[in-house]
Amino acid sequence: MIDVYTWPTPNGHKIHIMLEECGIPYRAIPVDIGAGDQFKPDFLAISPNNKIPAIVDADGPDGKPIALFESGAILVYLAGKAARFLGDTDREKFECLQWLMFQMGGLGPMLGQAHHFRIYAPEKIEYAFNRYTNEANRLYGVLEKRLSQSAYLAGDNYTIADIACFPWTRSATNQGVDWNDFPNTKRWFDEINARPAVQRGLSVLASSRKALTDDKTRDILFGKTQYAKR
Ligand SMILES: N[C@@H](CCC(=O)N[C@@H](CS)C(=O)NCC(=O)O)C(=O)O
Repeated sequence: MIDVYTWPTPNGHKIHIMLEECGIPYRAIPVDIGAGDQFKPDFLAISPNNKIPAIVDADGPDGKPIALFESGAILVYLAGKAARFLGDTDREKFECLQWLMFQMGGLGPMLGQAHHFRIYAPEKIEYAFNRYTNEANRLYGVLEKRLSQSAYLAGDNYTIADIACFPWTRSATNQGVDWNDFPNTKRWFDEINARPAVQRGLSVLASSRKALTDDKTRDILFGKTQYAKR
Protein backbone atom coordinates (compact mmCIF):
# COMPACT_ATOMS: atom_id res chain seq x y z
CA MET A 1 0.00 0.00 0.00
CA ILE A 2 1.30 3.45 -0.90
CA ASP A 3 0.29 6.49 1.15
CA VAL A 4 0.08 9.60 -1.05
CA TYR A 5 0.21 12.91 0.79
CA THR A 6 -1.55 15.11 -1.67
CA TRP A 7 -4.05 17.75 -2.76
CA PRO A 8 -6.05 18.09 -6.00
CA THR A 9 -3.55 20.29 -7.88
CA PRO A 10 -1.55 19.58 -11.08
CA ASN A 11 1.41 18.13 -9.15
CA GLY A 12 -0.89 15.98 -7.03
CA HIS A 13 -2.85 14.82 -10.08
CA LYS A 14 0.29 13.49 -11.76
CA ILE A 15 0.67 10.95 -8.99
CA HIS A 16 -3.04 10.08 -8.71
CA ILE A 17 -3.12 9.44 -12.47
CA MET A 18 0.04 7.31 -12.43
CA LEU A 19 -1.22 5.16 -9.55
CA GLU A 20 -4.55 4.67 -11.32
CA GLU A 21 -2.83 3.86 -14.63
CA CYS A 22 -0.64 1.25 -12.92
CA GLY A 23 -3.38 -0.19 -10.70
CA ILE A 24 -1.16 0.21 -7.64
CA PRO A 25 -3.17 0.22 -4.37
CA TYR A 26 -2.91 3.58 -2.59
CA ARG A 27 -4.47 5.76 0.05
CA ALA A 28 -4.79 9.51 -0.59
CA ILE A 29 -4.00 11.48 2.57
CA PRO A 30 -5.15 15.09 2.19
CA VAL A 31 -2.65 17.86 2.91
CA ASP A 32 -4.75 21.03 2.72
CA ILE A 33 -2.17 23.48 1.38
CA GLY A 34 -4.66 26.36 1.65
CA ALA A 35 -5.00 25.69 5.39
CA GLY A 36 -1.25 25.29 6.03
CA ASP A 37 -1.08 21.50 6.52
CA GLN A 38 2.15 21.47 4.50
CA PHE A 39 3.98 23.12 7.42
CA LYS A 40 3.09 20.44 9.97
CA PRO A 41 6.23 18.72 11.30
CA ASP A 42 5.03 15.21 10.34
CA PHE A 43 4.60 16.29 6.74
CA LEU A 44 7.88 18.26 6.63
CA ALA A 45 9.65 15.11 7.81
CA ILE A 46 8.81 13.46 4.48
CA SER A 47 8.55 16.58 2.30
CA PRO A 48 11.13 19.13 3.51
CA ASN A 49 10.21 21.65 0.77
CA ASN A 50 6.66 21.94 2.26
CA LYS A 51 5.01 20.88 -0.99
CA ILE A 52 2.72 18.10 -2.10
CA PRO A 53 2.94 15.43 -3.43
CA ALA A 54 4.94 13.03 -1.28
CA ILE A 55 4.59 9.28 -0.88
CA VAL A 56 5.43 6.62 1.65
CA ASP A 57 5.65 3.14 0.16
CA ALA A 58 5.56 0.54 2.93
CA ASP A 59 7.19 -1.90 0.52
CA GLY A 60 10.29 -0.04 -0.71
CA PRO A 61 12.96 -1.46 -3.04
CA ASP A 62 14.77 -3.19 -0.17
CA GLY A 63 11.52 -4.32 1.44
CA LYS A 64 11.68 -1.44 3.93
CA PRO A 65 9.44 1.69 3.81
CA ILE A 66 10.61 4.51 1.58
CA ALA A 67 9.46 8.16 1.64
CA LEU A 68 9.82 10.36 -1.46
CA PHE A 69 8.99 13.95 -2.41
CA GLU A 70 9.14 15.77 -5.80
CA SER A 71 6.58 14.54 -8.30
CA GLY A 72 9.16 13.75 -11.01
CA ALA A 73 11.11 11.48 -8.67
CA ILE A 74 7.87 9.83 -7.53
CA LEU A 75 6.81 9.18 -11.14
CA VAL A 76 10.19 7.59 -11.94
CA TYR A 77 9.90 5.48 -8.78
CA LEU A 78 6.39 4.28 -9.61
CA ALA A 79 7.33 3.59 -13.24
CA GLY A 80 10.19 1.42 -11.97
CA LYS A 81 7.97 -0.35 -9.47
CA ALA A 82 5.25 -1.11 -12.02
CA ALA A 83 7.68 -1.55 -14.94
CA ARG A 84 5.37 0.65 -17.02
CA PHE A 85 5.23 4.05 -18.71
CA LEU A 86 8.98 4.66 -18.92
CA GLY A 87 9.25 3.81 -22.62
CA ASP A 88 9.68 0.45 -24.31
CA THR A 89 13.32 0.85 -25.38
CA ASP A 90 16.39 2.52 -23.87
CA ARG A 91 16.09 5.29 -26.46
CA GLU A 92 12.45 5.90 -25.57
CA LYS A 93 13.32 5.87 -21.87
CA PHE A 94 15.80 8.72 -22.31
CA GLU A 95 13.33 10.63 -24.50
CA CYS A 96 10.81 10.16 -21.70
CA LEU A 97 13.21 11.40 -19.01
CA GLN A 98 14.16 14.38 -21.18
CA TRP A 99 10.52 15.48 -21.52
CA LEU A 100 9.90 14.74 -17.85
CA MET A 101 12.76 17.13 -16.97
CA PHE A 102 11.31 19.70 -19.39
CA GLN A 103 8.10 19.52 -17.38
CA MET A 104 9.77 19.64 -13.97
CA GLY A 105 12.25 22.40 -14.78
CA GLY A 106 10.26 24.49 -17.26
CA LEU A 107 6.65 23.81 -18.07
CA GLY A 108 5.41 23.36 -14.48
CA PRO A 109 7.27 26.25 -12.83
CA MET A 110 6.56 28.71 -15.66
CA LEU A 111 2.88 27.82 -16.01
CA GLY A 112 2.66 28.09 -12.22
CA GLN A 113 3.99 31.65 -12.45
CA ALA A 114 1.62 32.45 -15.34
CA HIS A 115 -1.24 31.27 -13.16
CA HIS A 116 0.07 33.26 -10.21
CA PHE A 117 0.41 36.58 -11.98
CA ARG A 118 -2.74 36.19 -14.10
CA ILE A 119 -5.11 34.78 -11.42
CA TYR A 120 -3.73 34.94 -7.85
CA ALA A 121 -1.80 38.22 -7.74
CA PRO A 122 -3.86 40.83 -5.84
CA GLU A 123 -2.90 43.48 -8.40
CA LYS A 124 -2.16 43.23 -12.10
CA ILE A 125 1.54 43.79 -12.72
CA GLU A 126 1.73 44.26 -16.45
CA TYR A 127 5.37 43.27 -16.88
CA ALA A 128 4.94 39.97 -14.98
CA PHE A 129 1.56 39.29 -16.61
CA ASN A 130 3.06 39.64 -20.09
CA ARG A 131 6.32 37.89 -19.26
CA TYR A 132 4.63 34.69 -18.03
CA THR A 133 1.83 34.74 -20.62
CA ASN A 134 4.50 34.93 -23.34
CA GLU A 135 6.55 32.21 -21.70
CA ALA A 136 3.47 29.96 -21.37
CA ASN A 137 2.76 30.36 -25.08
CA ARG A 138 6.39 29.72 -25.96
CA LEU A 139 6.36 26.48 -23.95
CA TYR A 140 3.10 25.31 -25.56
CA GLY A 141 4.89 25.97 -28.86
CA VAL A 142 7.65 23.56 -27.80
CA LEU A 143 5.02 20.91 -26.97
CA GLU A 144 3.23 21.62 -30.25
CA LYS A 145 6.34 21.07 -32.35
CA ARG A 146 7.10 17.79 -30.62
CA LEU A 147 3.51 16.57 -30.81
CA SER A 148 3.35 17.39 -34.53
CA GLN A 149 6.16 14.82 -34.95
CA SER A 150 5.04 12.04 -32.62
CA ALA A 151 1.89 10.80 -30.92
CA TYR A 152 3.32 11.28 -27.43
CA LEU A 153 6.21 13.21 -25.92
CA ALA A 154 8.62 10.28 -25.79
CA GLY A 155 7.56 8.86 -29.17
CA ASP A 156 4.94 6.23 -29.99
CA ASN A 157 4.05 5.37 -26.41
CA TYR A 158 2.27 7.12 -23.55
CA THR A 159 4.77 7.62 -20.70
CA ILE A 160 5.28 9.46 -17.42
CA ALA A 161 6.39 12.48 -19.50
CA ASP A 162 2.80 12.80 -20.77
CA ILE A 163 1.41 12.09 -17.30
CA ALA A 164 3.59 14.89 -15.89
CA CYS A 165 2.71 17.52 -18.52
CA PHE A 166 -0.99 16.77 -18.96
CA PRO A 167 -2.40 18.14 -15.66
CA TRP A 168 -0.70 21.50 -16.23
CA THR A 169 -2.39 21.93 -19.61
CA ARG A 170 -5.86 21.59 -18.08
CA SER A 171 -5.69 25.31 -17.19
CA ALA A 172 -4.54 26.55 -20.60
CA THR A 173 -7.10 29.34 -20.71
CA ASN A 174 -6.06 30.69 -17.30
CA GLN A 175 -2.45 30.64 -18.52
CA GLY A 176 -3.39 32.90 -21.45
CA VAL A 177 -3.14 30.10 -24.02
CA ASP A 178 -5.60 29.68 -26.92
CA TRP A 179 -5.98 26.01 -27.87
CA ASN A 180 -6.65 27.03 -31.50
CA ASP A 181 -2.96 27.94 -31.75
CA PHE A 182 -1.85 24.44 -30.68
CA PRO A 183 -3.92 21.80 -32.55
CA ASN A 184 -1.52 18.87 -32.04
CA THR A 185 -1.23 19.59 -28.34
CA LYS A 186 -5.05 19.74 -28.18
CA ARG A 187 -5.29 16.36 -29.94
CA TRP A 188 -2.83 14.91 -27.37
CA PHE A 189 -4.71 16.58 -24.50
CA ASP A 190 -8.12 15.22 -25.59
CA GLU A 191 -6.73 11.72 -26.00
CA ILE A 192 -5.17 11.66 -22.54
CA ASN A 193 -8.19 13.31 -20.95
CA ALA A 194 -10.39 10.50 -22.33
CA ARG A 195 -8.42 7.74 -20.55
CA PRO A 196 -10.54 6.24 -17.75
CA ALA A 197 -7.53 6.06 -15.37
CA VAL A 198 -6.88 9.75 -15.96
CA GLN A 199 -10.47 10.62 -15.07
CA ARG A 200 -10.24 8.47 -11.94
CA GLY A 201 -6.97 10.22 -10.99
CA LEU A 202 -8.52 13.66 -11.51
CA SER A 203 -11.41 12.77 -9.21
CA VAL A 204 -9.11 12.09 -6.22
CA LEU A 205 -10.00 14.59 -3.43
CA ALA A 206 -11.90 16.60 -6.06
CA SER A 207 -14.57 17.61 -3.54
CA SER A 208 -11.87 19.20 -1.32
CA ARG A 209 -10.77 21.61 -4.02
CA LYS A 210 -11.41 25.28 -3.29
CA ALA A 211 -10.33 28.67 -4.58
CA LEU A 212 -6.97 29.77 -3.15
CA THR A 213 -7.64 33.49 -3.35
CA ASP A 214 -8.87 34.60 0.10
CA ASP A 215 -6.49 36.65 2.29
CA LYS A 216 -5.74 33.87 4.79
CA THR A 217 -4.87 31.40 2.04
CA ARG A 218 -2.77 34.00 0.24
CA ASP A 219 -0.80 34.52 3.44
CA ILE A 220 -0.21 30.77 3.81
CA LEU A 221 0.83 30.20 0.21
CA PHE A 222 2.46 33.47 -0.78
CA GLY A 223 2.92 35.59 2.36
CA LYS A 224 4.25 35.58 5.92
CA THR A 225 3.34 31.97 6.73
CA GLN A 226 5.14 30.66 3.63
CA TYR A 227 8.30 32.61 4.43
CA ALA A 228 8.38 32.20 8.22
CA LYS A 229 11.64 30.66 9.49
CA ARG A 230 11.10 27.05 10.62
N1 LIG B 1 8.56 20.54 -7.81
C1 LIG B 1 7.52 20.12 -6.93
C2 LIG B 1 6.46 21.21 -6.88
C3 LIG B 1 5.31 20.83 -5.95
C4 LIG B 1 4.38 22.00 -5.71
O1 LIG B 1 4.60 23.13 -6.19
N2 LIG B 1 3.32 21.72 -4.96
C5 LIG B 1 2.37 22.77 -4.60
C6 LIG B 1 0.96 22.37 -5.03
S1 LIG B 1 0.87 22.07 -6.80
C7 LIG B 1 2.36 22.93 -3.09
O2 LIG B 1 2.38 21.96 -2.37
N3 LIG B 1 2.33 24.18 -2.60
C8 LIG B 1 2.27 24.45 -1.20
C9 LIG B 1 3.27 25.49 -0.76
O3 LIG B 1 4.05 25.97 -1.60
O4 LIG B 1 3.25 25.83 0.41
C10 LIG B 1 6.92 18.81 -7.43
O5 LIG B 1 6.84 18.65 -8.64
O6 LIG B 1 6.58 17.94 -6.60
